[in-house]
Amino acid sequence: MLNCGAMRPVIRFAVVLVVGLGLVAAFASVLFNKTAHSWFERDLALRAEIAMRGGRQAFVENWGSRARLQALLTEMSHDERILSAAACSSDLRLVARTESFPSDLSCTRIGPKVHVGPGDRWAASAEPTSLPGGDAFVSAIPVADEEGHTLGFVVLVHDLSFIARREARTREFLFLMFGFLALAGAAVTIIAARLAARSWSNQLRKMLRGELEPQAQEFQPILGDVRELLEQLVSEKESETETGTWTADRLKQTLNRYLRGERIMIVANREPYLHEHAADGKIVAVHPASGLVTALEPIMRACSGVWIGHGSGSADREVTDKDDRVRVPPGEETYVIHRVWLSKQEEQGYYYGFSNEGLWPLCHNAHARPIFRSDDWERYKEVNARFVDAVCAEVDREDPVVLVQDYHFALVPRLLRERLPRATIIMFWHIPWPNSERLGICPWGNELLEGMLGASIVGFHTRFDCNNFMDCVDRFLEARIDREQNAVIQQGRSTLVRPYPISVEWPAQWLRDIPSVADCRKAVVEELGLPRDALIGVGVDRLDYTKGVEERFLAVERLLERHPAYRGRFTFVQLAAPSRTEIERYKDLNDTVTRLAERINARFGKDSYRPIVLLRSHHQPPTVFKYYRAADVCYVSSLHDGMNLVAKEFVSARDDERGVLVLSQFTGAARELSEALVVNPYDIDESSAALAAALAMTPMEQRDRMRAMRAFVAEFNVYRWAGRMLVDAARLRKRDRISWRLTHHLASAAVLRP
Ligand code: ADQ
Repeated sequence: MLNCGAMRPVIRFAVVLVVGLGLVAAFASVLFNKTAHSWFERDLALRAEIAMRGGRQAFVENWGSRARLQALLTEMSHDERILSAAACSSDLRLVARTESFPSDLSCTRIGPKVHVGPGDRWAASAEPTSLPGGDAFVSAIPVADEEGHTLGFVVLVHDLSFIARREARTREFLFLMFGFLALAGAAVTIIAARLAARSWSNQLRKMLRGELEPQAQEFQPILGDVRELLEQLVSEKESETETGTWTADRLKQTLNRYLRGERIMIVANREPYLHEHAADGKIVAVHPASGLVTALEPIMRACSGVWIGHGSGSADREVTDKDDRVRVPPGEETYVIHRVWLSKQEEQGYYYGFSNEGLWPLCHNAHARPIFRSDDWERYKEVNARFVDAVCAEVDREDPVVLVQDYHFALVPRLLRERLPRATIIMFWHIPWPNSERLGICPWGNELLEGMLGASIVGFHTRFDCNNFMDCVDRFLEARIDREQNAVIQQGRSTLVRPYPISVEWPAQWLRDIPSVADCRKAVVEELGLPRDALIGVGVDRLDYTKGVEERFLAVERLLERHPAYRGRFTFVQLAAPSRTEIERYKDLNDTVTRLAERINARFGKDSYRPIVLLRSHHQPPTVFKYYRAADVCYVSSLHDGMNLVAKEFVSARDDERGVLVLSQFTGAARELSEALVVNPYDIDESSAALAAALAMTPMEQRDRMRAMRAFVAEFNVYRWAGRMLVDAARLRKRDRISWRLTHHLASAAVLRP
């Protein structure tokens, strides 16, 4: 069935046909009237002659008698088409006339037009005239005797009104006929168009089903577009109905299906491999234990893409080529790192300054005052532009897929959009997004929002962050907010704002060669010189004021205060990786945490027992996992955290289904891991009570809680995070491509058409 849109041209054609045929009918009617009129006049003249032929003898014989002539004329005018008659003498005098003969018709007026043609004694003249009763036609027929002497002529006034009646009827008939023809023509056109469209769509359908080989050239573009749309719908359906665990392989297959092996660019401050000078003088590739790197590396391996990062390893420059590129991972070389070199000044302003002294405290409710310096902002803008240059140096197409990571690059999406308008850009913000009151603190808040809105999708960990972002846009920018689609529309371009809660790989690669839980515990007990029955708590963090390490230690202190039985038995091991040590606030934190641990150890320590063990260094992942497995309780006490991967890593490490997670309510993870003991880390009493409950929890309850959390993390793992985000991007991209192609086709069609 054709829809209204498809029928519109056909209907337009039918209307033109009807109007055209109407005009033709009008023209034909005028032409026909003219011709018919002259035919009728000739006909009348002929009839007058014939009538006179019959009566000629009587006229000749009675020419001298006025009364008889009048009688003859009256008899003639009994013919319904003869209105009146008169007889004129050859010297143009009126001899006789019927009563109704018009007075303005005189013999002298008609006479000069009567003549006798050579060899034709009955030549006549005729003239149309207008009478009060309507149109009339006057004919004059000469009357001559046997010898050919002209006696005079008879004038007949014919009634022409019947011609007008006939003409009107003819006109009606003509209009009716053309009207019928027009309607029939329009109907035939519509039926023909419908049949043609049906056969066209049948052909197209068959081609799409593969039952028919496409031959016609005109089918090629539409066939391509329709197939693409169909494939998209099918894959969308499949991905929606697909269940089961996401794995690196599934992510790879999904990316191949959706992005067909296209290279993906990642823009992240940190690189996935740093090249460092080892003690023996050799250069080694170090894989940093970062949540972001873990999450994104599988994408790179699957797509052979390019990772654009800040070259920060001591030997980075030595291994890169002249284009600042190096292939990784060592031994596999499946993707490329493009290193961007930053001067000390740039690193200071962009990374330590604007990103970490400005944006980081702005986005975290951890009571650190953000510091905004205009010099830092200038460096931030410059470095963002330099990363954009690096992306543009790597792209090999007009519409690459670019994943921009984190708060270091808020301006990159807009700058990229200006240079690559058709790119699919995903901006993922790994930390919380502030509410509009807080964003107002930043002198360049609007620029940050504008910068991020250059992306096709802006992603956060939680719906709460998405809402905060939308509220800020609503408050500070001229943009339309589509709450239903969760999108921001500016100048006709839309940016989706979506929650993509990040997670960890499942199963964790570090578990592959790791000793059993019992052996891990034994190893930790030995390393730290703990009693065999020791109860172990663990915390794993970068040393950052948002992680609530001080509050954590205070909770341990309160536990020991309230539960003296744990003194000498409970040890809390804090793995603390020094972080951003160039910044004063971080140096202070380092000192405070050290002093606090010392104070608590002094208060409750005895002999070799120290309640808090502070291992201040960056540990390799197998070591971190060993501690997760050895622990009875893991305490994540962040004051504010986008997600917190430590909580999920702890769950992934516990394949023995033991151990208790005590988790701050201010982490993104707390929204997902509801079987943890969720606490307010500022409430030291509550937190210490949760630690006590964790240490006293029965193995059965531990198992139930851990099993539920493991099922969740297994399902919602990092491959799913990356997969969902990229599948969304691929869908947007396909839609954009098709709409671009259609606009492009239409534009070129408009150019061709004059
Ligand atoms: P981070 O603030 O770094 O991440 P988190 O999510 O906990 O916080 O990730 C830390 C990672 O570093 C974990 O993989 C952990 O194992 C590792 N790590 C921590 N301390 C370590 C140590 N001492 N030695 C070795 N490894 C250590 C930011 C946001 C988070 C968000 C992540 C990912 O602040 O909210 O969850 O990005 O998006």
